[in-house]
Amino acid sequence: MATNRTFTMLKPDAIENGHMGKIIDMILAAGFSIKAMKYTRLSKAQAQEFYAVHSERPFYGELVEYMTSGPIVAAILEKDNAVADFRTLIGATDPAEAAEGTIRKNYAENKGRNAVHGSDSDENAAIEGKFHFADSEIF
Ligand code: IDP
Ligand code: MG
Repeated sequence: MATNRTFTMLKPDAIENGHMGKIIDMILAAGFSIKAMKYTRLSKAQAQEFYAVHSERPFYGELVEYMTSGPIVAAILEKDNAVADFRTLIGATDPAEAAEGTIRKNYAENKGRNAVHGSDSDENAAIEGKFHFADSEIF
């Protein structure tokens, strides 16, 4: 059954480049509401666990280093069809291939430093949300 929540992170490049406010504006303007949000920094162990599915990929080490290089904003978002609609809003993994008007087209540096994370399934959205937030932090 499709749920109406997804999980996102504004990645270190987005924060470093001063895009936090503009990206949150785009998310709200697209009709998502914020159920949980925190400004934090991933430890190496957290980044390794979060991206464990990519542990065999050649870019895994680089990805973990990048995701721990500075603070992020983690959030749980709500909207009808949240997972799919948020993937549409963020655009393709590589900003060079992302559609006009998407967050990654506007703000990502490249395929690795691509500004924002979006869950790829309802199941992963639930897992990723729980990874970052206690029940008492979700409103
Ligand atoms: P997604 O974030 O669009 O779902 P995934 O394939 O799940 O993309 O990859 C997770 C993250 O790993 C990407 O968002 C990006 O930061 C990084 N990544 C993916 N492919 C590459 C690559 O070819 N080189 C460097 N980093 C990559
Ligand atoms: Mg993914």
